[in-house]
Amino acid sequence: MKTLNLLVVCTMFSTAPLFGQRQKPEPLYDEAQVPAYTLPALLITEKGKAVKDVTQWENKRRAEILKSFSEQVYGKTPGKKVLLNFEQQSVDEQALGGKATRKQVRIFFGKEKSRHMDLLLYLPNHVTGPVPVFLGLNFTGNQTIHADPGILISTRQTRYGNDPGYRDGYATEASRGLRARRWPVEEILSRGYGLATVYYGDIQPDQPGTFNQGVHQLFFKRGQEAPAEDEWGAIGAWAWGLSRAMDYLVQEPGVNPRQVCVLGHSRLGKAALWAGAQDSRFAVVISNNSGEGGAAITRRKFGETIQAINDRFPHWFCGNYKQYNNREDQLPVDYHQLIALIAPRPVYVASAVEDRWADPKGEYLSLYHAGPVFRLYGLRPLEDPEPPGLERPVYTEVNGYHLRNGKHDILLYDWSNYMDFADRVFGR
Ligand code: GTR
Repeated sequence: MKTLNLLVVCTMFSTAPLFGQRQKPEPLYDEAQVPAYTLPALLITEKGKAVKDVTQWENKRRAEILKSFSEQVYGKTPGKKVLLNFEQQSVDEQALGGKATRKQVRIFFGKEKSRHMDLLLYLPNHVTGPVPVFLGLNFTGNQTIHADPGILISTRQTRYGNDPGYRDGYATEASRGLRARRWPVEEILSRGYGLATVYYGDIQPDQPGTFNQGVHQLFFKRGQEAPAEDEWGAIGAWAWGLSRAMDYLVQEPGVNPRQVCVLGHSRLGKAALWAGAQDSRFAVVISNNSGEGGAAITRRKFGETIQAINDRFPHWFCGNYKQYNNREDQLPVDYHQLIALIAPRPVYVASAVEDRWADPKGEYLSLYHAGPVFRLYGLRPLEDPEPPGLERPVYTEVNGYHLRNGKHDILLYDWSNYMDFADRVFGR
Protein backbone atom coordinates (compact mmCIF):
# COMPACT_ATOMS: atom_id res chain seq x y z
CA MET A 1 0.00 0.00 0.00
CA LYS A 2 1.16 3.52 -0.72
CA THR A 3 2.30 5.68 2.15
CA LEU A 4 -0.03 8.25 3.60
CA ASN A 5 0.52 11.67 2.16
CA LEU A 6 -0.55 14.18 4.77
CA LEU A 7 -0.37 17.07 2.39
CA VAL A 8 -2.89 15.32 0.19
CA VAL A 9 -5.24 14.79 3.10
CA CYS A 10 -5.15 18.53 3.82
CA THR A 11 -5.65 19.73 0.24
CA MET A 12 -8.45 17.24 -0.28
CA PHE A 13 -10.69 19.10 2.12
CA SER A 14 -9.83 22.57 0.93
CA THR A 15 -12.59 24.42 -0.89
CA ALA A 16 -13.17 27.59 -2.80
CA PRO A 17 -14.50 30.15 -0.30
CA LEU A 18 -18.26 30.20 -0.01
CA PHE A 19 -19.60 33.45 1.34
CA GLY A 20 -21.06 32.98 4.77
CA GLN A 21 -21.81 29.29 4.20
CA ARG A 22 -20.32 26.22 5.78
CA GLN A 23 -17.53 25.09 3.51
CA LYS A 24 -18.18 21.80 1.80
CA PRO A 25 -15.20 19.70 0.77
CA GLU A 26 -14.79 19.15 -2.96
CA PRO A 27 -15.00 15.49 -3.87
CA LEU A 28 -11.66 13.87 -4.53
CA TYR A 29 -11.46 12.61 -8.11
CA ASP A 30 -7.73 12.35 -8.64
CA GLU A 31 -6.60 8.77 -8.27
CA ALA A 32 -3.04 9.89 -7.56
CA GLN A 33 -4.27 11.78 -4.51
CA VAL A 34 -6.17 8.98 -2.84
CA PRO A 35 -4.49 8.57 0.53
CA ALA A 36 -3.35 5.14 1.66
CA TYR A 37 -5.71 3.29 3.97
CA THR A 38 -5.78 0.05 5.92
CA LEU A 39 -8.89 -2.08 5.70
CA PRO A 40 -10.28 -3.70 8.83
CA ALA A 41 -9.26 -7.35 8.79
CA LEU A 42 -11.74 -9.77 7.35
CA LEU A 43 -10.43 -12.95 8.91
CA ILE A 44 -9.21 -11.86 12.33
CA THR A 45 -11.72 -11.73 15.19
CA GLU A 46 -12.12 -8.73 17.46
CA LYS A 47 -10.05 -10.66 20.01
CA GLY A 48 -7.26 -11.08 17.48
CA LYS A 49 -7.77 -14.74 16.59
CA ALA A 50 -7.20 -15.85 13.02
CA VAL A 51 -10.25 -17.34 11.30
CA LYS A 52 -9.23 -20.48 9.44
CA ASP A 53 -12.41 -22.23 8.39
CA VAL A 54 -16.07 -21.82 7.56
CA THR A 55 -17.23 -22.76 11.06
CA GLN A 56 -15.09 -20.09 12.70
CA TRP A 57 -16.18 -17.60 10.06
CA GLU A 58 -19.89 -18.30 10.40
CA ASN A 59 -20.03 -18.65 14.16
CA LYS A 60 -17.67 -15.95 15.18
CA ARG A 61 -16.30 -13.46 12.70
CA ARG A 62 -19.32 -13.16 10.44
CA ALA A 63 -21.50 -12.56 13.49
CA GLU A 64 -19.17 -9.78 14.68
CA ILE A 65 -19.24 -8.06 11.30
CA LEU A 66 -23.01 -8.38 10.96
CA LYS A 67 -23.40 -6.83 14.41
CA SER A 68 -21.20 -3.86 13.46
CA PHE A 69 -23.14 -3.21 10.26
CA SER A 70 -26.37 -3.49 12.25
CA GLU A 71 -25.41 -1.19 15.09
CA GLN A 72 -23.09 1.30 13.42
CA VAL A 73 -24.08 1.51 9.75
CA TYR A 74 -27.62 0.65 8.64
CA GLY A 75 -29.12 0.25 12.12
CA LYS A 76 -30.70 -2.84 13.61
CA THR A 77 -33.55 -4.45 11.71
CA PRO A 78 -36.36 -5.35 14.13
CA GLY A 79 -36.47 -9.08 14.81
CA LYS A 80 -40.21 -9.12 15.45
CA LYS A 81 -42.18 -10.98 12.80
CA VAL A 82 -45.03 -9.14 11.19
CA LEU A 83 -48.07 -10.99 9.99
CA LEU A 84 -48.35 -10.73 6.20
CA ASN A 85 -51.45 -10.91 4.10
CA PHE A 86 -51.25 -11.35 0.35
CA GLU A 87 -54.15 -9.97 -1.62
CA GLN A 88 -54.11 -10.65 -5.32
CA GLN A 89 -55.21 -7.51 -7.13
CA SER A 90 -55.00 -8.67 -10.71
CA VAL A 91 -53.77 -11.52 -12.88
CA ASP A 92 -53.41 -11.44 -16.62
CA GLU A 93 -52.13 -14.60 -18.26
CA GLN A 94 -51.86 -12.88 -21.61
CA ALA A 95 -49.93 -9.75 -20.68
CA LEU A 96 -47.50 -8.09 -23.09
CA GLY A 97 -49.16 -9.61 -26.11
CA GLY A 98 -49.18 -13.09 -24.58
CA LYS A 99 -45.51 -13.15 -23.62
CA ALA A 100 -46.08 -13.01 -19.91
CA THR A 101 -48.31 -13.65 -16.97
CA ARG A 102 -48.61 -10.49 -14.95
CA LYS A 103 -49.62 -10.68 -11.31
CA GLN A 104 -50.12 -7.79 -8.94
CA VAL A 105 -50.26 -8.54 -5.27
CA ARG A 106 -50.85 -6.22 -2.35
CA ILE A 107 -48.76 -7.32 0.61
CA PHE A 108 -50.26 -6.11 3.88
CA PHE A 109 -48.10 -5.81 6.97
CA GLY A 110 -49.67 -6.52 10.33
CA LYS A 111 -53.19 -7.27 11.44
CA GLU A 112 -54.54 -3.78 10.95
CA LYS A 113 -54.04 -3.96 7.19
CA SER A 114 -52.97 -0.37 7.43
CA ARG A 115 -49.63 -0.52 5.71
CA HIS A 116 -48.96 -2.33 2.48
CA MET A 117 -46.69 -2.57 -0.53
CA ASP A 118 -47.69 -3.55 -4.06
CA LEU A 119 -45.67 -6.19 -5.84
CA LEU A 120 -45.68 -6.46 -9.61
CA LEU A 121 -44.57 -9.82 -11.00
CA TYR A 122 -44.03 -10.87 -14.61
CA LEU A 123 -43.44 -14.52 -15.42
CA PRO A 124 -42.51 -15.72 -18.91
CA ASN A 125 -45.17 -17.76 -20.69
CA HIS A 126 -42.88 -19.65 -23.07
CA VAL A 127 -41.28 -21.70 -20.31
CA THR A 128 -43.02 -24.00 -17.91
CA GLY A 129 -42.34 -24.59 -14.30
CA PRO A 130 -40.94 -22.39 -11.59
CA VAL A 131 -38.52 -19.86 -13.04
CA PRO A 132 -35.62 -17.84 -11.62
CA VAL A 133 -36.60 -14.28 -10.82
CA PHE A 134 -34.94 -10.89 -10.48
CA LEU A 135 -36.33 -8.84 -7.62
CA GLY A 136 -35.61 -5.13 -7.30
CA LEU A 137 -37.22 -2.05 -5.85
CA ASN A 138 -38.08 0.83 -8.19
CA PHE A 139 -37.83 4.58 -7.57
CA THR A 140 -40.93 5.93 -9.25
CA GLY A 141 -43.87 3.50 -9.04
CA ASN A 142 -44.49 0.10 -10.64
CA GLN A 143 -46.24 1.66 -13.64
CA THR A 144 -43.04 3.45 -14.64
CA ILE A 145 -41.12 0.26 -15.44
CA HIS A 146 -43.14 -0.52 -18.58
CA ALA A 147 -45.85 1.10 -20.69
CA ASP A 148 -48.08 -1.99 -20.13
CA PRO A 149 -51.53 -0.42 -19.53
CA GLY A 150 -52.43 -3.21 -17.10
CA ILE A 151 -50.00 -2.08 -14.41
CA LEU A 152 -51.84 -0.45 -11.51
CA ILE A 153 -50.74 3.14 -11.03
CA SER A 154 -49.22 3.87 -7.65
CA THR A 155 -51.48 6.02 -5.51
CA ARG A 156 -48.75 6.98 -3.06
CA GLN A 157 -47.45 10.47 -2.80
CA THR A 158 -43.95 10.63 -4.25
CA ARG A 159 -40.94 12.86 -3.99
CA TYR A 160 -40.84 12.93 -7.80
CA GLY A 161 -44.29 14.45 -7.75
CA ASN A 162 -43.42 17.53 -9.78
CA ASP A 163 -41.71 15.63 -12.58
CA PRO A 164 -43.43 15.10 -15.94
CA GLY A 165 -45.95 12.29 -15.52
CA TYR A 166 -46.89 13.37 -12.00
CA ARG A 167 -49.25 16.01 -10.70
CA ASP A 168 -49.25 17.57 -7.24
CA GLY A 169 -47.13 14.79 -5.83
CA TYR A 170 -49.02 11.86 -7.39
CA ALA A 171 -48.48 9.74 -10.49
CA THR A 172 -50.75 10.12 -13.51
CA GLU A 173 -51.35 7.94 -16.59
CA ALA A 174 -48.53 9.85 -18.26
CA SER A 175 -46.02 8.22 -15.91
CA ARG A 176 -46.46 4.80 -17.54
CA GLY A 177 -43.19 3.49 -18.85
CA LEU A 178 -41.20 6.57 -17.85
CA ARG A 179 -38.35 4.45 -16.51
CA ALA A 180 -38.67 1.62 -19.04
CA ARG A 181 -35.04 2.08 -20.10
CA ARG A 182 -34.04 0.76 -16.68
CA TRP A 183 -36.27 -2.33 -16.88
CA PRO A 184 -35.81 -4.35 -20.10
CA VAL A 185 -38.84 -6.49 -19.28
CA GLU A 186 -39.10 -8.25 -22.68
CA GLU A 187 -35.41 -9.20 -22.70
CA ILE A 188 -35.65 -10.57 -19.17
CA LEU A 189 -38.71 -12.65 -20.05
CA SER A 190 -37.27 -13.89 -23.32
CA ARG A 191 -34.32 -15.31 -21.42
CA GLY A 192 -36.67 -17.28 -19.19
CA TYR A 193 -36.47 -15.09 -16.10
CA GLY A 194 -39.27 -13.55 -14.13
CA LEU A 195 -39.20 -10.01 -12.79
CA ALA A 196 -40.62 -8.75 -9.51
CA THR A 197 -40.64 -5.14 -8.37
CA VAL A 198 -42.05 -2.90 -5.65
CA TYR A 199 -42.06 0.89 -5.39
CA TYR A 200 -39.63 1.74 -2.60
CA GLY A 201 -41.86 4.52 -1.27
CA ASP A 202 -44.45 1.88 -0.37
CA ILE A 203 -42.02 0.74 2.32
CA GLN A 204 -40.54 3.98 3.60
CA PRO A 205 -40.65 7.45 2.05
CA ASP A 206 -37.23 8.70 1.00
CA GLN A 207 -37.28 11.86 3.04
CA PRO A 208 -35.90 12.89 6.40
CA GLY A 209 -38.45 13.17 9.19
CA THR A 210 -40.87 10.63 7.72
CA PHE A 211 -40.29 7.64 9.98
CA ASN A 212 -43.86 8.01 11.18
CA GLN A 213 -45.04 7.35 7.61
CA GLY A 214 -43.39 4.04 6.74
CA VAL A 215 -42.91 0.56 8.15
CA HIS A 216 -40.93 1.85 11.12
CA GLN A 217 -44.24 2.57 12.82
CA LEU A 218 -45.01 -1.14 12.94
CA PHE A 219 -42.17 -1.56 15.40
CA PHE A 220 -42.05 1.66 17.38
CA LYS A 221 -42.55 1.47 21.12
CA ARG A 222 -45.46 3.45 22.48
CA GLY A 223 -44.78 7.14 21.90
CA GLN A 224 -41.69 6.51 19.75
CA GLU A 225 -41.49 8.61 16.60
CA ALA A 226 -37.96 8.12 15.36
CA PRO A 227 -35.48 5.26 15.49
CA ALA A 228 -32.90 5.16 18.31
CA GLU A 229 -29.26 5.74 17.34
CA ASP A 230 -28.62 2.07 16.67
CA GLU A 231 -31.97 1.33 15.03
CA TRP A 232 -32.60 1.05 11.31
CA GLY A 233 -32.85 3.94 8.89
CA ALA A 234 -34.50 4.05 5.47
CA ILE A 235 -32.03 1.69 3.78
CA GLY A 236 -32.72 -0.84 6.52
CA ALA A 237 -36.45 -0.48 5.88
CA TRP A 238 -36.07 -0.94 2.11
CA ALA A 239 -33.96 -4.06 2.72
CA TRP A 240 -36.65 -5.36 5.06
CA GLY A 241 -39.23 -4.75 2.33
CA LEU A 242 -37.16 -6.86 -0.08
CA SER A 243 -37.31 -9.71 2.40
CA ARG A 244 -41.08 -9.32 2.69
CA ALA A 245 -41.31 -9.47 -1.11
CA MET A 246 -39.27 -12.66 -0.82
CA ASP A 247 -41.81 -14.03 1.68
CA TYR A 248 -44.33 -13.75 -1.12
CA LEU A 249 -42.08 -15.10 -3.87
CA VAL A 250 -41.10 -18.26 -1.98
CA GLN A 251 -44.72 -19.39 -1.92
CA GLU A 252 -45.55 -18.35 -5.48
CA PRO A 253 -45.77 -21.53 -7.58
CA GLY A 254 -44.38 -19.88 -10.71
CA VAL A 255 -41.15 -18.85 -8.96
CA ASN A 256 -38.17 -21.00 -8.15
CA PRO A 257 -37.58 -20.00 -4.50
CA ARG A 258 -33.94 -21.06 -4.66
CA GLN A 259 -33.23 -18.84 -7.66
CA VAL A 260 -34.23 -15.35 -6.64
CA CYS A 261 -31.64 -12.69 -7.50
CA VAL A 262 -32.00 -9.45 -5.56
CA LEU A 263 -30.72 -6.35 -7.30
CA GLY A 264 -30.83 -2.61 -6.98
CA HIS A 265 -29.51 0.58 -8.47
CA SER A 266 -27.76 3.23 -6.44
CA ARG A 267 -29.42 3.75 -3.02
CA LEU A 268 -31.51 0.70 -3.85
CA GLY A 269 -28.28 -1.18 -4.58
CA LYS A 270 -27.20 -0.40 -1.04
CA ALA A 271 -30.54 -1.81 0.12
CA ALA A 272 -30.10 -4.92 -2.05
CA LEU A 273 -26.66 -5.63 -0.56
CA TRP A 274 -27.94 -5.17 2.98
CA ALA A 275 -30.94 -7.40 2.24
CA GLY A 276 -28.65 -10.05 0.78
CA ALA A 277 -26.36 -9.87 3.81
CA GLN A 278 -29.22 -10.46 6.22
CA ASP A 279 -31.42 -12.88 4.30
CA SER A 280 -29.79 -16.01 2.95
CA ARG A 281 -32.82 -16.89 0.82
CA PHE A 282 -31.50 -14.50 -1.85
CA ALA A 283 -29.49 -16.75 -4.15
CA VAL A 284 -27.60 -14.00 -5.97
CA VAL A 285 -27.03 -10.39 -4.93
CA ILE A 286 -26.42 -7.63 -7.48
CA SER A 287 -25.21 -4.12 -6.79
CA ASN A 288 -25.66 -1.65 -9.64
CA ASN A 289 -23.71 1.59 -9.07
CA SER A 290 -24.39 1.40 -5.32
CA GLY A 291 -21.35 3.47 -4.38
CA GLU A 292 -20.76 4.94 -0.94
CA GLY A 293 -22.58 3.03 1.77
CA GLY A 294 -23.02 0.19 -0.74
CA ALA A 295 -20.27 -1.61 -2.59
CA ALA A 296 -17.58 1.10 -2.45
CA ILE A 297 -14.73 0.95 0.05
CA THR A 298 -15.39 3.97 2.25
CA ARG A 299 -11.78 4.33 3.41
CA ARG A 300 -10.87 5.13 -0.19
CA LYS A 301 -11.73 8.79 -0.07
CA PHE A 302 -12.70 9.00 -3.73
CA GLY A 303 -16.03 10.59 -4.65
CA GLU A 304 -18.79 10.52 -2.07
CA THR A 305 -17.82 10.30 1.60
CA ILE A 306 -19.65 9.36 4.78
CA GLN A 307 -20.06 13.02 5.68
CA ALA A 308 -21.44 13.87 2.23
CA ILE A 309 -23.99 11.07 2.36
CA ASN A 310 -25.05 11.72 5.95
CA ASP A 311 -25.47 15.44 5.28
CA ARG A 312 -27.67 14.93 2.25
CA PHE A 313 -29.51 11.84 3.37
CA PRO A 314 -29.59 11.87 7.17
CA HIS A 315 -32.41 9.29 7.15
CA TRP A 316 -30.62 6.55 5.18
CA PHE A 317 -28.27 5.16 7.82
CA CYS A 318 -28.60 4.85 11.59
CA GLY A 319 -27.82 7.68 13.99
CA ASN A 320 -24.55 6.06 15.05
CA TYR A 321 -23.22 6.31 11.50
CA LYS A 322 -22.94 10.10 11.88
CA GLN A 323 -20.02 9.50 14.25
CA TYR A 324 -17.93 8.43 11.28
CA ASN A 325 -18.25 11.69 9.34
CA ASN A 326 -14.66 12.40 8.31
CA ARG A 327 -13.60 9.51 10.53
CA GLU A 328 -13.86 6.63 8.08
CA ASP A 329 -10.84 5.03 9.65
CA GLN A 330 -12.72 4.64 12.94
CA LEU A 331 -15.56 2.68 11.40
CA PRO A 332 -15.20 -0.89 12.69
CA VAL A 333 -16.06 -2.29 9.24
CA ASP A 334 -15.61 -1.47 5.59
CA TYR A 335 -17.72 -2.52 2.63
CA HIS A 336 -15.69 -5.52 1.48
CA GLN A 337 -17.06 -7.02 4.68
CA LEU A 338 -20.63 -6.33 3.59
CA ILE A 339 -19.98 -8.43 0.49
CA ALA A 340 -18.27 -11.09 2.58
CA LEU A 341 -21.46 -11.38 4.66
CA ILE A 342 -23.23 -12.59 1.52
CA ALA A 343 -20.70 -15.33 0.74
CA PRO A 344 -20.82 -18.10 -0.29
CA ARG A 345 -23.77 -16.86 -2.32
CA PRO A 346 -22.71 -15.19 -5.57
CA VAL A 347 -22.33 -11.40 -5.74
CA TYR A 348 -22.15 -9.20 -8.83
CA VAL A 349 -21.00 -5.58 -8.65
CA ALA A 350 -21.32 -3.14 -11.54
CA SER A 351 -20.04 0.38 -12.06
CA ALA A 352 -20.33 3.07 -14.73
CA VAL A 353 -17.27 4.93 -15.87
CA GLU A 354 -18.79 8.41 -15.60
CA ASP A 355 -20.20 7.63 -12.16
CA ARG A 356 -17.12 8.86 -10.32
CA TRP A 357 -19.21 9.94 -7.32
CA ALA A 358 -19.82 6.22 -6.65
CA ASP A 359 -16.11 5.37 -7.02
CA PRO A 360 -16.04 2.56 -9.61
CA LYS A 361 -12.62 1.36 -8.50
CA GLY A 362 -13.70 1.29 -4.85
CA GLU A 363 -16.75 -0.77 -5.88
CA TYR A 364 -14.50 -3.30 -7.59
CA LEU A 365 -12.10 -3.41 -4.66
CA SER A 366 -14.81 -4.35 -2.18
CA LEU A 367 -15.59 -7.41 -4.21
CA TYR A 368 -11.92 -8.20 -4.61
CA HIS A 369 -11.17 -7.84 -0.90
CA ALA A 370 -14.13 -10.04 0.03
CA GLY A 371 -12.37 -12.82 -1.87
CA PRO A 372 -10.76 -14.58 1.11
CA VAL A 373 -14.18 -15.50 2.51
CA PHE A 374 -15.28 -17.05 -0.77
CA ARG A 375 -12.00 -18.94 -0.75
CA LEU A 376 -12.76 -20.32 2.73
CA TYR A 377 -15.74 -22.03 1.12
CA GLY A 378 -13.52 -23.48 -1.59
CA LEU A 379 -14.90 -21.07 -4.17
CA ARG A 380 -13.02 -19.02 -6.72
CA PRO A 381 -13.38 -15.24 -6.32
CA LEU A 382 -11.95 -12.56 -8.61
CA GLU A 383 -8.17 -12.75 -8.43
CA ASP A 384 -7.04 -9.53 -10.03
CA PRO A 385 -6.38 -6.57 -7.67
CA GLU A 386 -6.91 -4.26 -10.68
CA PRO A 387 -10.41 -3.73 -12.07
CA PRO A 388 -11.01 -4.89 -15.65
CA GLY A 389 -11.18 -2.44 -18.56
CA LEU A 390 -14.25 -0.73 -19.91
CA GLU A 391 -17.02 -3.16 -20.87
CA ARG A 392 -14.87 -6.21 -20.26
CA PRO A 393 -17.00 -8.07 -17.72
CA VAL A 394 -15.20 -10.60 -15.54
CA TYR A 395 -16.97 -13.51 -13.90
CA THR A 396 -16.25 -16.56 -11.87
CA GLU A 397 -19.01 -18.80 -10.52
CA VAL A 398 -19.34 -16.58 -7.43
CA ASN A 399 -18.20 -13.09 -8.39
CA GLY A 400 -18.91 -10.83 -11.33
CA TYR A 401 -17.97 -7.27 -12.15
CA HIS A 402 -18.21 -4.86 -15.06
CA LEU A 403 -17.54 -1.22 -15.76
CA ARG A 404 -20.07 0.15 -18.24
CA ASN A 405 -19.65 3.13 -20.50
CA GLY A 406 -21.73 6.14 -19.55
CA LYS A 407 -23.45 7.52 -16.51
CA HIS A 408 -24.98 6.51 -13.20
CA ASP A 409 -27.88 4.35 -14.36
CA ILE A 410 -29.03 0.78 -14.93
CA LEU A 411 -29.34 -0.18 -18.56
CA LEU A 412 -29.76 -3.18 -20.82
CA TYR A 413 -25.98 -3.69 -20.88
CA ASP A 414 -26.03 -4.15 -17.11
CA TRP A 415 -29.02 -6.49 -17.19
CA SER A 416 -27.53 -8.62 -19.98
CA ASN A 417 -24.48 -9.24 -17.84
CA TYR A 418 -26.58 -10.02 -14.77
CA MET A 419 -28.49 -12.58 -16.81
CA ASP A 420 -25.30 -14.10 -18.23
CA PHE A 421 -23.95 -14.37 -14.69
CA ALA A 422 -27.19 -15.85 -13.33
CA ASP A 423 -27.25 -18.35 -16.23
CA ARG A 424 -23.81 -19.46 -15.15
CA VAL A 425 -24.65 -19.62 -11.45
CA PHE A 426 -27.82 -21.61 -12.07
CA GLY A 427 -26.20 -23.78 -14.73
CA ARG A 428 -28.68 -22.71 -17.40
C1 GTR B 1 -26.86 10.18 -4.75
C2 GTR B 1 -26.15 9.62 -3.54
C3 GTR B 1 -25.61 8.30 -3.91
C4 GTR B 1 -26.62 7.43 -4.59
C5 GTR B 1 -27.59 8.19 -5.46
C6 GTR B 1 -28.90 7.50 -5.82
O1 GTR B 1 -27.24 11.47 -4.67
O2 GTR B 1 -25.17 10.52 -3.17
O3 GTR B 1 -25.03 7.68 -2.78
O4 GTR B 1 -27.28 6.64 -3.67
O5 GTR B 1 -27.98 9.38 -4.92
O6 GTR B 1 -29.44 6.72 -5.07
O7 GTR B 1 -29.39 7.80 -6.89
